[in-house]
Amino acid sequence: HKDPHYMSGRTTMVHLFEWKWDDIAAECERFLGPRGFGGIQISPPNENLAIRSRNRPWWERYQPISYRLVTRSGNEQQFENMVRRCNNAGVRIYVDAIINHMTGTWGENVGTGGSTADFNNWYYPAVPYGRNDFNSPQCVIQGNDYQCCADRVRNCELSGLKDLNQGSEYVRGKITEYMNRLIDLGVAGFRIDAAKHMWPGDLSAIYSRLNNLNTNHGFSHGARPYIYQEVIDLGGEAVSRNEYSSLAAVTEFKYGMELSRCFNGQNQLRWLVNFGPNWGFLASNDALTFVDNHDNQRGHGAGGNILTHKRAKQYKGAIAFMLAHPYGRPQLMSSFSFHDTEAGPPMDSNGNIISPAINSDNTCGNGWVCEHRWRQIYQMVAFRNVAGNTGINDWWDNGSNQIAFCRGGQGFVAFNNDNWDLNTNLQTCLPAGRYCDVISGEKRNNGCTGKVITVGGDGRAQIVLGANDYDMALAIHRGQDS
Ligand code: LM2
Ligand code: CA
Repeated sequence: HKDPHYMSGRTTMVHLFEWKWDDIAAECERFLGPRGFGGIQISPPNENLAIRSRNRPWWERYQPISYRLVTRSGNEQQFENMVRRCNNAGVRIYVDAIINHMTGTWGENVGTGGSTADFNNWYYPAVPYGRNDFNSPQCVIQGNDYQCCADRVRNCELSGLKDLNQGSEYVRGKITEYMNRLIDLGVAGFRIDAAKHMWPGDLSAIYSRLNNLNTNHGFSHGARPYIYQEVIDLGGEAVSRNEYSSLAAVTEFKYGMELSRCFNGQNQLRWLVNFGPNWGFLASNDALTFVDNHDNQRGHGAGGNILTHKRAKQYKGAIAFMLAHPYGRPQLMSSFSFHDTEAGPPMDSNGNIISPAINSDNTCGNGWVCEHRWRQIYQMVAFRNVAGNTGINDWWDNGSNQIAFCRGGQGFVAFNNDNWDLNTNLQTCLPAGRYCDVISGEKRNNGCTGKVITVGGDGRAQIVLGANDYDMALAIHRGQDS
């Protein structure tokens, strides 16, 4: 469950948070496929409680009311069409699977597909689930449970959401039926939401019953779904991410926290020389890596002070480092803009999601940030694809916040987070030539719209990154010379 089954030469997935299926299908064909993205994490596709009393917050999608494929992102036909078109474009789909709990506690009880529930009786007729399918006696997770009591973290309710008993044969059957239907429709894997709140043994039993990926969608015979389990583990809790890493991959929340500290100026870039397991992270293959996610970019979840699109220069620096560096399997966040941390995606007065507009410079409009369409970010996805399996060599730093390194003979990257200029002759490990920096510009009609770096026969080049430059990184790679 640790292989994402990307098409060959692809390395990176993006979370298209709250996007509609039709828009994702179009994005696969017009942008993600051609630009070499490996896959997409989609928002939960199963029916959720529509929370009108809070003006349809983003988090209503974490309140399942059934496993019918009907949400504000689209219906089952649209879902099926999206998966087929994205796979045809070489882009895999990963489903955010909410299997720890069902919705509960609200004054309204109608789902996005019209299903209803009777919360007081734990009754979800559209599955159906009843009282026996939930943990008993009912309890709610308290703050200090995370330190003391793994059993309460697993068997009590996460913020009042009705807690399913994954130890039950019937519940396992309903969950695997839902996940196998998605596999048969062509998805490549799953994010397991709230994995910390489920027993590893129960998850293992569920994973073992999942179908192989659908060969009609280009997967090889016997391919197992990629699974990355969401376990927030910054250390010191009763539940450790190590309990899950033998089963499948795990979200490495320490990664984005530490990288944010570096690019925030709270830690020096030079320490990144041994970034990876030496920092207490999971093994590279086990780790789903990211700077921010849909929770911590808005103060939900855990691990405050994460860099986001709102601090664009530092954020692009951190993302460029993540994509240039070989550790982990990176995931990009693609957001809608927000001030209110509870607000849902751009929507009309009926609560229908408004599609992103696509501007002529590749960026998005209509309230969508589309970090994945920022040149500094999508061109670093291409850098990572070119760097492939190479390691880091020729690390250089100035003893504080100016660093540079090569990826074999495939690519070279430099960063300046000091408040003085970087202007140094450095080894790039690239063949002699004139290279177009993929951060400040792009190759266009045999020219380059950004900085041109001249690499000599000895592989060295003069690297300039002004403290006041628009971006703090510079990156060149094979295929970008003229
Ligand atoms: C996750 N990972 O483990 C998701 O990444 C996270 O976004 C989900 O929380 C959470 N687990 C449950 O799937 C979000 C949001 C919560 C929200 C829940 C459910 O961060 O604030 O809780 O979704 O919608 C909301 C209310 C909360 C209320 C709860 C239950 O904010 O006050 O608690 O619903 O009705 C009484
Ligand atoms: Ca649970």
